[in-house]
Amino acid sequence: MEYEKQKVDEGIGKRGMPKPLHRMSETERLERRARIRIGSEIIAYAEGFMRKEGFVQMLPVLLSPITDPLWPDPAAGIYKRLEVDIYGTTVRTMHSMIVHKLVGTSLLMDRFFVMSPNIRLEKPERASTGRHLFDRSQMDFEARGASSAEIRSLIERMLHGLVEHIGSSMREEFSTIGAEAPRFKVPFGVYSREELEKRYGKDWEDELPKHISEPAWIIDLPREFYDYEDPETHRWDNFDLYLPKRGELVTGALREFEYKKMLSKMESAGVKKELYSLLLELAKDGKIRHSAGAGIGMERLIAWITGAEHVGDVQAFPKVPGIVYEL
Ligand code: ASN
Repeated sequence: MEYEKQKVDEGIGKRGMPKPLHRMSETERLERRARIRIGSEIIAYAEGFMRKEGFVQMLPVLLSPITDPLWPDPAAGIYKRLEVDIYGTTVRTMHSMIVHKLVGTSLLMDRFFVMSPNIRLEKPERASTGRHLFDRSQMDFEARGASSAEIRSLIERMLHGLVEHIGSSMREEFSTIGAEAPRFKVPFGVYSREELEKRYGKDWEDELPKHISEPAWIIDLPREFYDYEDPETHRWDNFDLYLPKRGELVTGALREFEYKKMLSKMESAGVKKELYSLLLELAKDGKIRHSAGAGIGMERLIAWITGAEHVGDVQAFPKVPGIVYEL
């Protein structure tokens, strides 16, 4: 499906839509500046934390023949996949570096992370959710031999340390935006998707954020082939972290590493297995190692901590679905 060009004026005229820098008032610019300064400190803290935990930072990949299918995932809302031919080969913009993470932790580095830009062309209807962008970054990381519980605990420790650090070191910026860093206790509560479906029905993803006052883990979410599914119980060893009022911040899992399971999940989901032949070959040769990891949406993290209405309000150059800004 193609969409008509939406004028920037119409898009940003709507309530709550992030404005480009050159159309902001002086006060609005000061607020954007304060959010971006806090964001810079958040990024530095998160990177420092990961290094102390033994993760090596690697630079991102932007184009590759292999990217995340983002399918099947009930939360996905991609309207178009960007592909371009270079040197006679089709490459795609990165939806996420998940396949690179599986191969990287298997063949190169036990633990690593990437501040990874992801281009996901979300449907324009998602402009007003306040949570979606078509050009955004996640802190994407993977650890060989880790469990889901270890990854969840690592994220809890990071977020806990982060809000303490930011709250005390960025007082001036918080006063400019008239906000305070969120407070919460760790460990976070854990809910199973099954339990939430019973309580809130199939729209639990929209309902849950209205009913929690602290971040909460959701486990056992049927989705892409790379998350681990128990062959007997059919439970998925994966998780999301949901924020009060805002929804998903983190996605992660223990990974599949067995050839047969990956292949049969791709087939039943209708994912083109030719696109993943390298991963499948490595798995067939027993070269994909057991790992677990996650991705933290950086704009969502900064927006939550700075109390921004829209995730585009923490970007210097907003990338709201459906609107192509001049910069
Ligand atoms: N980064 C996510 C993960 O590690 C995958 C994604 O972004 N789709 O599970």
